[in-house]
Amino acid sequence: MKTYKIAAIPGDGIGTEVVSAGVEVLEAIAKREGSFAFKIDHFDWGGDYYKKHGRMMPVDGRDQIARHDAILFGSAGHPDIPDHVTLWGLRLAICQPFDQYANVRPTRVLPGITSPLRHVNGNELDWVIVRENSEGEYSGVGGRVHQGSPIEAATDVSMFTRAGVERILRFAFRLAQSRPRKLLTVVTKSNAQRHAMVMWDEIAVEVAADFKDVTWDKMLVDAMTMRMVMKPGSIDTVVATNLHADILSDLAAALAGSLGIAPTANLNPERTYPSMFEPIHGSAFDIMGKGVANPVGTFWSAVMMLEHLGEPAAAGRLMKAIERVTADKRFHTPDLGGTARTADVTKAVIEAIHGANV
Ligand code: NAD
Ligand code: K
Ligand code: MN
Repeated sequence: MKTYKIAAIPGDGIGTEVVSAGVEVLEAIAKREGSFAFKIDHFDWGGDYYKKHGRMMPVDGRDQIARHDAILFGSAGHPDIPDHVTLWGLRLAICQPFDQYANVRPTRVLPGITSPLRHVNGNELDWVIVRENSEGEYSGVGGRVHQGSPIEAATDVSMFTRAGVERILRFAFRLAQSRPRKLLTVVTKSNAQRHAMVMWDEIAVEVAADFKDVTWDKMLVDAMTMRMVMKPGSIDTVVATNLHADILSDLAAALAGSLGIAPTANLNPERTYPSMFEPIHGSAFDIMGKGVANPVGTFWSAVMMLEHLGEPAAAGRLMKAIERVTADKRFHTPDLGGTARTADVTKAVIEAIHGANV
């Protein structure tokens, strides 16, 4: 029997709660399918590890997970440690060296969940946002001088390469081409950022020539936020920079009902390195340790992991089980206006997986 080696990295806060729920669900779907198994290795990297060792993960951490088939991630973010230390020390320390340059973020209003937008249903809000995940505003280039003095200055340089922009645009056009409506919106801020963003727009025109069947347009990021709220049905596939897409996808998640349901895949499309799957949310300090985090974003990320591993039947079954559970308001966590707990939702999804007609 095929056995997939998965690295589970819960990190901190509700990351630990949703990843343990996600592992339970992965074990359940493998058992239900019967044609493959998971070997799940757990890594206790994150804030507590940092407090003991002065770093978020071991020096050879990446070597320890480089040969796994996929990574299931929770969140990097600890109340006692500055956010930039946890983010750069764990999540970006995995994403960037593993060249997971395509961050794919589907958004859809799941059955039983209400969008804060009036009159919106799943058919009108069915998007995939592609986030450039390796450079741009998150290049890590910059510096700070004369700290604390009146002449203090600081920079974060947004570095874009032709190769980096071209590969993410090509990925987004290909993804748009695979979707029924074949629409792509290329989001930039090329009126104000007149170097890199103009280069994006130019490369988009070049790449588009290879995808004649994709209908595409371009949009400034500020106008895009308005379009997402006012004309959600006009959007299908979206591609944007690391920072812009990060912001747009939290908005997208909220418009689909909650940040807690939104999934993401950090893909290394060439499969030289493992890809990483995680909910888009963070550690949620306000609710951590209470057992009420919504695990749906992690379960949906597990669906994306199964698709990536080449198990479409299992992916389809798990997605159906998730939708059956969201359709039932008894299994809505507080972020969706309900009273269910993480464990209730997890149990319901596992029961749905084993149900006769899922
Ligand atoms: P957050 O996503 O942790 O929380 C934002 C809000 O959404 C909070 O009110 C939270 O309670 C709610 N929320 C998020 N996920 C939820 C879920 N599954 N169920 C119910 N409610 C949920 O964002 P933040 O507060 O800006 O960040 C907190 C920490 O997490 C910071 O350290 C930040 O850097 C980190 N973070 C990490 C990642 C990551 O590792 N990928 C992503 C975002 C934030
Ligand atoms: K996360
Ligand atoms: Mn984010």
